[in-house]
Amino acid sequence: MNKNFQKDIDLGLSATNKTLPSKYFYDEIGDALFVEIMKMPEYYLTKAEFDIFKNQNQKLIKALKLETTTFFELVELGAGDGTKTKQLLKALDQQQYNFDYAPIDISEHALKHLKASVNSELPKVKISTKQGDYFNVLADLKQSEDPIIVLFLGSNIGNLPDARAKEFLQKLSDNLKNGDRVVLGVDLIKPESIVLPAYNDAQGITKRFNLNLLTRINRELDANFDINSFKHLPEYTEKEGIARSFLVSTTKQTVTIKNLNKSFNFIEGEKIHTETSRKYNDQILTDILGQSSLKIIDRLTDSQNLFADYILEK
Ligand code: AVI
Repeated sequence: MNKNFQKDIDLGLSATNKTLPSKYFYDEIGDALFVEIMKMPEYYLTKAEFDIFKNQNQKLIKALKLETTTFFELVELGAGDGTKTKQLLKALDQQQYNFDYAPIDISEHALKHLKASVNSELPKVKISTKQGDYFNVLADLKQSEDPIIVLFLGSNIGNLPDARAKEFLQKLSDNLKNGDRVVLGVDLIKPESIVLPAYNDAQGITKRFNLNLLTRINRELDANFDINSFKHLPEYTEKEGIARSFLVSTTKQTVTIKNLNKSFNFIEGEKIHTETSRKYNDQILTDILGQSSLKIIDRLTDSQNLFADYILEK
Protein backbone atom coordinates (compact mmCIF):
# COMPACT_ATOMS: atom_id res chain seq x y z
CA MET A 1 0.00 0.00 0.00
CA ASN A 2 2.73 2.43 0.96
CA LYS A 3 4.57 2.05 -2.36
CA ASN A 4 1.33 2.58 -4.30
CA PHE A 5 0.48 5.53 -2.07
CA GLN A 6 3.88 7.09 -2.72
CA LYS A 7 3.60 6.52 -6.47
CA ASP A 8 0.05 7.87 -6.71
CA ILE A 9 0.86 11.01 -4.70
CA ASP A 10 3.93 11.68 -6.85
CA LEU A 11 2.00 11.18 -10.06
CA GLY A 12 -0.91 13.36 -8.92
CA LEU A 13 1.17 16.28 -7.69
CA SER A 14 3.45 16.18 -10.75
CA ALA A 15 0.52 16.58 -13.16
CA THR A 16 -0.19 19.96 -14.77
CA ASN A 17 -3.59 19.97 -13.10
CA LYS A 18 -2.69 18.62 -9.67
CA THR A 19 -4.84 15.82 -8.32
CA LEU A 20 -4.86 13.31 -5.43
CA PRO A 21 -6.93 10.07 -5.36
CA SER A 22 -9.92 10.22 -2.99
CA LYS A 23 -9.42 6.59 -1.93
CA TYR A 24 -6.58 7.88 0.30
CA PHE A 25 -9.04 9.87 2.44
CA TYR A 26 -9.78 6.71 4.39
CA ASP A 27 -7.07 6.28 6.99
CA GLU A 28 -8.19 5.86 10.61
CA ILE A 29 -8.93 9.59 11.02
CA GLY A 30 -10.62 9.76 7.60
CA ASP A 31 -12.84 6.76 8.47
CA ALA A 32 -13.93 8.47 11.67
CA LEU A 33 -14.59 11.77 9.86
CA PHE A 34 -16.67 9.94 7.23
CA VAL A 35 -18.81 8.47 10.03
CA GLU A 36 -19.35 12.08 11.22
CA ILE A 37 -20.18 13.17 7.64
CA MET A 38 -22.89 10.50 7.39
CA LYS A 39 -24.53 11.95 10.53
CA MET A 40 -24.44 15.60 9.35
CA PRO A 41 -27.80 17.21 8.58
CA GLU A 42 -26.52 18.38 5.16
CA TYR A 43 -25.35 14.91 4.03
CA TYR A 44 -28.71 13.62 2.78
CA LEU A 45 -27.31 10.58 0.88
CA THR A 46 -27.03 8.13 3.81
CA LYS A 47 -30.37 9.11 5.32
CA ALA A 48 -32.15 8.78 1.98
CA GLU A 49 -30.77 5.30 1.26
CA PHE A 50 -31.49 4.24 4.84
CA ASP A 51 -35.09 5.33 4.24
CA ILE A 52 -35.28 2.93 1.25
CA PHE A 53 -33.77 0.02 3.21
CA LYS A 54 -35.93 0.63 6.26
CA ASN A 55 -39.26 1.47 4.70
CA GLN A 56 -39.19 -0.36 1.39
CA ASN A 57 -37.35 -3.58 2.12
CA GLN A 58 -40.38 -5.63 1.08
CA LYS A 59 -40.39 -3.90 -2.28
CA LEU A 60 -36.64 -4.51 -2.53
CA ILE A 61 -37.06 -8.24 -1.78
CA LYS A 62 -39.74 -8.41 -4.46
CA ALA A 63 -37.69 -6.45 -7.01
CA LEU A 64 -34.80 -8.87 -6.41
CA LYS A 65 -37.18 -11.80 -7.05
CA LEU A 66 -35.91 -13.54 -3.94
CA GLU A 67 -39.15 -15.52 -3.38
CA THR A 68 -38.15 -17.80 -6.23
CA THR A 69 -34.65 -18.48 -4.88
CA THR A 70 -34.03 -21.34 -2.41
CA PHE A 71 -30.57 -20.12 -1.40
CA PHE A 72 -28.49 -17.08 -2.36
CA GLU A 73 -25.29 -15.36 -1.46
CA LEU A 74 -25.63 -11.69 -0.47
CA VAL A 75 -22.30 -10.06 -1.26
CA GLU A 76 -21.74 -6.45 -0.20
CA LEU A 77 -18.93 -4.39 -1.74
CA GLY A 78 -17.58 -1.71 0.62
CA ALA A 79 -19.91 -2.67 3.46
CA GLY A 80 -18.74 -0.10 6.04
CA ASP A 81 -20.83 -0.27 9.20
CA GLY A 82 -23.73 -2.07 7.44
CA THR A 83 -26.41 0.17 9.01
CA LYS A 84 -28.59 0.17 5.88
CA THR A 85 -27.97 -3.48 5.02
CA LYS A 86 -28.96 -4.63 8.52
CA GLN A 87 -32.49 -3.37 7.77
CA LEU A 88 -32.65 -5.78 4.82
CA LEU A 89 -30.99 -8.61 6.76
CA LYS A 90 -33.58 -8.21 9.50
CA ALA A 91 -36.47 -8.51 7.03
CA LEU A 92 -34.88 -11.52 5.28
CA ASP A 93 -34.23 -13.20 8.61
CA GLN A 94 -37.79 -12.64 9.85
CA GLN A 95 -39.15 -14.16 6.65
CA GLN A 96 -36.78 -17.13 6.95
CA TYR A 97 -34.87 -16.63 3.72
CA ASN A 98 -31.91 -18.97 3.32
CA PHE A 99 -28.78 -16.95 2.51
CA ASP A 100 -25.19 -16.17 3.46
CA TYR A 101 -24.10 -12.58 3.99
CA ALA A 102 -20.60 -11.85 2.68
CA PRO A 103 -19.49 -8.25 3.29
CA ILE A 104 -16.24 -7.09 1.69
CA ASP A 105 -14.40 -4.01 2.84
CA ILE A 106 -10.91 -2.54 2.67
CA SER A 107 -11.04 -1.87 6.43
CA GLU A 108 -10.38 -4.86 8.72
CA HIS A 109 -11.59 -2.74 11.62
CA ALA A 110 -14.97 -2.02 9.96
CA LEU A 111 -15.47 -5.74 9.17
CA LYS A 112 -14.70 -6.86 12.71
CA HIS A 113 -17.19 -4.37 14.04
CA LEU A 114 -19.85 -5.35 11.48
CA LYS A 115 -19.46 -9.06 12.20
CA ALA A 116 -19.84 -8.51 15.94
CA SER A 117 -22.95 -6.39 15.48
CA VAL A 118 -24.64 -8.82 13.04
CA ASN A 119 -23.82 -11.74 15.37
CA SER A 120 -25.40 -10.00 18.32
CA GLU A 121 -28.40 -8.35 16.60
CA LEU A 122 -29.20 -11.10 14.09
CA PRO A 123 -27.68 -14.32 15.48
CA LYS A 124 -29.32 -16.54 12.84
CA VAL A 125 -27.71 -14.69 9.90
CA LYS A 126 -24.62 -16.47 8.56
CA ILE A 127 -21.88 -13.92 7.93
CA SER A 128 -18.42 -14.42 6.47
CA THR A 129 -16.33 -11.27 6.00
CA LYS A 130 -13.59 -10.65 3.49
CA GLN A 131 -11.00 -7.91 3.63
CA GLY A 132 -9.82 -6.42 0.34
CA ASP A 133 -10.16 -3.84 -2.40
CA TYR A 134 -13.45 -4.62 -4.14
CA PHE A 135 -11.89 -4.15 -7.57
CA ASN A 136 -9.61 -7.10 -6.72
CA VAL A 137 -12.13 -9.43 -5.10
CA LEU A 138 -14.60 -9.49 -8.01
CA ALA A 139 -12.95 -12.61 -9.45
CA ASP A 140 -13.94 -14.55 -6.30
CA LEU A 141 -17.61 -14.14 -7.24
CA LYS A 142 -17.12 -16.43 -10.19
CA GLN A 143 -16.37 -19.39 -7.95
CA SER A 144 -19.88 -19.51 -6.49
CA GLU A 145 -22.47 -21.80 -8.06
CA ASP A 146 -25.24 -20.26 -6.00
CA PRO A 147 -27.27 -17.24 -7.11
CA ILE A 148 -25.54 -14.03 -6.12
CA ILE A 149 -27.02 -10.70 -5.07
CA VAL A 150 -24.40 -7.94 -4.99
CA LEU A 151 -24.99 -4.80 -2.92
CA PHE A 152 -22.97 -1.75 -3.95
CA LEU A 153 -24.53 1.07 -1.97
CA GLY A 154 -23.91 4.62 -0.81
CA SER A 155 -23.17 6.07 -4.27
CA ASN A 156 -19.64 4.73 -3.85
CA ILE A 157 -19.59 4.23 -7.60
CA GLY A 158 -19.88 8.01 -7.96
CA ASN A 159 -16.32 8.42 -6.68
CA LEU A 160 -15.06 6.75 -9.86
CA PRO A 161 -14.74 8.79 -13.04
CA ASP A 162 -17.28 7.57 -15.63
CA ALA A 163 -14.70 5.59 -17.62
CA ARG A 164 -13.55 3.74 -14.47
CA ALA A 165 -17.16 3.18 -13.33
CA LYS A 166 -17.90 1.67 -16.73
CA GLU A 167 -14.86 -0.58 -16.49
CA PHE A 168 -15.87 -1.62 -12.96
CA LEU A 169 -19.44 -2.54 -13.96
CA GLN A 170 -18.15 -4.42 -16.98
CA LYS A 171 -15.77 -6.39 -14.74
CA LEU A 172 -18.54 -7.01 -12.20
CA SER A 173 -20.83 -8.25 -14.96
CA ASP A 174 -18.10 -10.54 -16.37
CA ASN A 175 -17.83 -12.20 -12.97
CA LEU A 176 -21.56 -12.83 -12.49
CA LYS A 177 -23.77 -15.63 -13.84
CA ASN A 178 -26.94 -15.08 -15.83
CA GLY A 179 -29.73 -14.22 -13.41
CA ASP A 180 -27.44 -12.80 -10.69
CA ARG A 181 -28.58 -9.37 -9.48
CA VAL A 182 -27.03 -6.14 -8.27
CA VAL A 183 -28.41 -3.37 -6.04
CA LEU A 184 -26.57 -0.23 -7.10
CA GLY A 185 -27.17 2.77 -4.82
CA VAL A 186 -26.64 6.14 -6.52
CA ASP A 187 -27.19 9.77 -5.67
CA LEU A 188 -29.56 11.49 -8.12
CA ILE A 189 -28.90 14.73 -10.00
CA LYS A 190 -30.52 17.59 -8.14
CA PRO A 191 -30.13 21.34 -7.59
CA GLU A 192 -26.92 22.92 -6.35
CA SER A 193 -28.73 24.27 -3.29
CA ILE A 194 -29.02 20.68 -1.96
CA VAL A 195 -25.78 19.12 -3.23
CA LEU A 196 -23.25 21.84 -2.39
CA PRO A 197 -24.01 22.02 1.37
CA ALA A 198 -23.59 18.22 1.57
CA TYR A 199 -19.95 18.78 0.56
CA ASN A 200 -19.51 22.06 2.43
CA ASP A 201 -21.19 21.61 5.80
CA ALA A 202 -21.58 24.36 8.38
CA GLN A 203 -19.50 22.50 11.00
CA GLY A 204 -16.52 22.15 8.65
CA ILE A 205 -16.34 18.33 8.92
CA THR A 206 -15.97 17.85 5.15
CA LYS A 207 -13.22 20.48 5.14
CA ARG A 208 -11.34 18.47 7.79
CA PHE A 209 -11.96 15.26 5.81
CA ASN A 210 -10.45 16.84 2.69
CA LEU A 211 -7.48 18.44 4.49
CA ASN A 212 -6.74 15.18 6.32
CA LEU A 213 -5.29 13.92 3.04
CA LEU A 214 -2.47 16.45 3.38
CA THR A 215 -1.94 15.49 7.04
CA ARG A 216 -1.69 11.87 5.92
CA ILE A 217 0.93 12.75 3.30
CA ASN A 218 2.87 14.73 5.93
CA ARG A 219 2.83 11.76 8.30
CA GLU A 220 3.36 8.86 5.91
CA LEU A 221 5.70 10.48 3.39
CA ASP A 222 7.50 12.94 5.64
CA ALA A 223 6.14 16.04 3.91
CA ASN A 224 5.65 19.63 5.10
CA PHE A 225 2.23 20.69 3.84
CA ASP A 226 1.06 23.68 5.88
CA ILE A 227 -2.59 22.72 6.40
CA ASN A 228 -3.48 26.34 7.19
CA SER A 229 -2.44 27.55 3.75
CA PHE A 230 -4.87 25.32 1.87
CA LYS A 231 -8.63 25.77 1.81
CA HIS A 232 -11.46 23.37 1.01
CA LEU A 233 -13.42 24.15 -2.16
CA PRO A 234 -16.42 22.14 -3.39
CA GLU A 235 -17.95 22.78 -6.83
CA TYR A 236 -21.15 21.49 -8.43
CA THR A 237 -23.48 22.39 -11.25
CA GLU A 238 -26.78 20.62 -11.81
CA LYS A 239 -26.16 20.72 -15.55
CA GLU A 240 -23.08 18.52 -15.29
CA GLY A 241 -24.25 16.52 -12.23
CA ILE A 242 -20.75 16.07 -10.79
CA ALA A 243 -19.61 17.41 -7.41
CA ARG A 244 -15.86 17.97 -7.20
CA SER A 245 -13.76 18.80 -4.18
CA PHE A 246 -10.51 20.71 -4.33
CA LEU A 247 -7.81 21.92 -1.96
CA VAL A 248 -6.72 25.40 -2.97
CA SER A 249 -3.34 26.89 -2.12
CA THR A 250 -4.02 30.28 -0.53
CA THR A 251 -0.48 31.49 -1.23
CA LYS A 252 2.58 30.91 -3.44
CA GLN A 253 4.45 28.10 -1.71
CA THR A 254 6.77 25.12 -2.07
CA VAL A 255 6.03 21.80 -0.37
CA THR A 256 8.73 19.19 0.16
CA ILE A 257 7.98 15.49 0.35
CA LYS A 258 11.10 13.89 1.78
CA ASN A 259 10.18 10.28 0.96
CA LEU A 260 9.90 11.28 -2.69
CA ASN A 261 13.01 13.46 -2.60
CA LYS A 262 10.95 16.13 -4.34
CA SER A 263 9.47 19.57 -3.92
CA PHE A 264 6.25 20.81 -5.49
CA ASN A 265 5.51 24.46 -6.26
CA PHE A 266 2.09 26.02 -5.88
CA ILE A 267 0.99 29.38 -7.18
CA GLU A 268 -1.60 31.36 -5.22
CA GLY A 269 -5.05 29.96 -6.00
CA GLU A 270 -3.73 26.71 -7.50
CA LYS A 271 -6.11 23.79 -7.03
CA ILE A 272 -5.57 20.12 -6.20
CA HIS A 273 -8.54 18.05 -7.31
CA THR A 274 -9.18 15.54 -4.52
CA GLU A 275 -12.60 13.99 -5.17
CA THR A 276 -15.30 13.42 -7.77
CA SER A 277 -18.83 12.55 -6.59
CA ARG A 278 -21.01 11.88 -9.60
CA LYS A 279 -24.77 12.16 -9.46
CA TYR A 280 -26.94 10.08 -11.80
CA ASN A 281 -30.15 9.75 -13.77
CA ASP A 282 -31.46 6.84 -15.88
CA GLN A 283 -29.67 8.05 -19.01
CA ILE A 284 -26.26 8.43 -17.38
CA LEU A 285 -26.52 5.04 -15.71
CA THR A 286 -27.62 3.38 -18.95
CA ASP A 287 -24.59 4.92 -20.70
CA ILE A 288 -22.26 3.70 -17.97
CA LEU A 289 -23.72 0.19 -18.09
CA GLY A 290 -22.73 0.39 -21.74
CA GLN A 291 -21.96 -2.93 -23.34
CA SER A 292 -21.99 -4.85 -20.02
CA SER A 293 -24.74 -7.44 -19.85
CA LEU A 294 -26.25 -5.82 -16.74
CA LYS A 295 -29.76 -4.53 -17.39
CA ILE A 296 -31.86 -2.19 -15.24
CA ILE A 297 -34.93 -4.15 -14.08
CA ASP A 298 -36.25 -1.87 -11.34
CA ARG A 299 -35.54 1.30 -9.36
CA LEU A 300 -36.49 2.28 -5.81
CA THR A 301 -36.26 5.87 -4.57
CA ASP A 302 -36.62 7.40 -1.10
CA SER A 303 -39.67 9.43 -0.13
CA GLN A 304 -37.99 12.71 -1.18
CA ASN A 305 -36.64 11.36 -4.47
CA LEU A 306 -33.05 12.23 -3.56
CA PHE A 307 -31.43 8.82 -3.95
CA ALA A 308 -32.06 5.66 -5.98
CA ASP A 309 -31.29 1.97 -5.60
CA TYR A 310 -31.24 0.48 -9.08
CA ILE A 311 -31.82 -3.25 -9.45
CA LEU A 312 -29.68 -4.69 -12.21
CA GLU A 313 -29.79 -8.21 -13.61
CA LYS A 314 -27.28 -10.11 -15.66
C1 AVI B 1 -18.12 7.63 -0.08
N1 AVI B 1 -18.67 8.65 -1.01
C2 AVI B 1 -19.82 8.15 -1.73
C3 AVI B 1 -18.85 9.98 -0.41
C4 AVI B 1 -19.42 10.96 -1.48
O1 AVI B 1 -20.49 11.52 -1.22
O2 AVI B 1 -18.81 11.11 -2.52
C5 AVI B 1 -17.57 10.53 0.16
C6 AVI B 1 -17.69 11.94 0.67
N2 AVI B 1 -16.90 12.94 0.37
C7 AVI B 1 -17.27 14.03 0.98
N3 AVI B 1 -18.35 13.77 1.67
C8 AVI B 1 -18.63 12.46 1.51
